[in-house]
Amino acid sequence: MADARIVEAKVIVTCPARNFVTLKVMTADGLYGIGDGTLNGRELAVAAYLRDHVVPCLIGRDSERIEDTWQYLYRGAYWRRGPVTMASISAVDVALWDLKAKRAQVPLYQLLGGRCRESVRVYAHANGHSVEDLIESVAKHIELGYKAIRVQAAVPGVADAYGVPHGTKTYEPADGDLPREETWSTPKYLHFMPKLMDVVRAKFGFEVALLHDSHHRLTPIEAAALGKSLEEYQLFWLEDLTPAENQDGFRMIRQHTTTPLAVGEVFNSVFDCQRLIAEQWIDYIRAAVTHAGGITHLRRIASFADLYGVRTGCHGATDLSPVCMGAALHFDLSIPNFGIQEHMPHAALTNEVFPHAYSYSGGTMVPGEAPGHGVDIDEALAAKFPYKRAYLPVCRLEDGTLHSW
Ligand code: EZ4
Ligand code: CO
Repeated sequence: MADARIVEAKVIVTCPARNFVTLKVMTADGLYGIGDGTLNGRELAVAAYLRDHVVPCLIGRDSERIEDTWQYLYRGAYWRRGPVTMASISAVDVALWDLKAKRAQVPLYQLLGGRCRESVRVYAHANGHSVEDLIESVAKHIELGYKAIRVQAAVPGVADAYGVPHGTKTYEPADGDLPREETWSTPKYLHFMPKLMDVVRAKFGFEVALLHDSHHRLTPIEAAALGKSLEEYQLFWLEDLTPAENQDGFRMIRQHTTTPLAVGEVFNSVFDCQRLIAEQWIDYIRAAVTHAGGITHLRRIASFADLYGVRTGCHGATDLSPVCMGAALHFDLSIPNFGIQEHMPHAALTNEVFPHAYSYSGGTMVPGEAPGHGVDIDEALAAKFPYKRAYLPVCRLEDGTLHSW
């Protein structure tokens, strides 16, 4: 019998193009598993939580007992939930799933019940400083084979729309040593959006699935108005219309529009979306492996959502490491109510530090057949890129009022 006891766990913080927090868990029989605990802009809080409060509890534990370890860390902390705690639990959980699948010498999706589909449909990000730029970006992504595309464009008269890069760099919002200040106007945005979608549909027709992210900037009635004004463009979804601490806000949005709604990239527990799902106020739940307590808890969220016809649309921005992407693809492949997976490709350097078995082709991704989740970390290379503080922007209205970014 292999000795699956945990003998060591290492927290690796590295910045190959952007910051990542990775947990590597080693067992007595010489296997290891990898988990992602990256929390954009608050990375070192997770690293400290893991190093100081979690790793000591792991040593000597049976790595095969995934559910028991999850309960131990969740209930055992006494202080439940919250992004730092849940990202830390996720890092452990995904490392243990990776270990268990490696020990069984099967790709992780086999332990999760096997494949429910051949591949995972993904959506890409198109953006532009102008409508013309955006059209070009959509065309480029269609050429790359994407069948679903998120569109974000600069809003006339607004200094900083969400989702549009500053200058000519690839979009990466956590770009300030201190938070950059952005300026926003909701009325200008609401006026512009139908015009934008009109141009995009006129140019590309209705075959391509279109998505859009409002990034928590609207009130419920503004969100309702946006959903209504975009109905004729038949979007795949509108994302994060309002800040969702107030789940009941979605009741009003839902009463006014049939545009499908997605929410939840910042959620870390099923309790963040319990009413949203049970009241059928949303269509897609965007909780991610890294931020919602790992595969163990995300499976619980997805099973609950399935009861109400809500499908998944996992967050997959670049701040979720390749480890999260690998784990997410196994998860996506294995659940009945999968909807879509976000795909914002990582920088070449990030991919070098995290060699992986997953791949993209023709608008879909597969996790690959390597044992475990199929993502590794090159520790020697990672060590060459030390942590570099990088914060997300803050957002102000034109009169200076601090708003949700
Ligand atoms: O702003 O991941 O849908 N994707 C998003 C992301 C988030 C970042 C925050 O860390 O909204 O781009
Ligand atoms: Co989003």
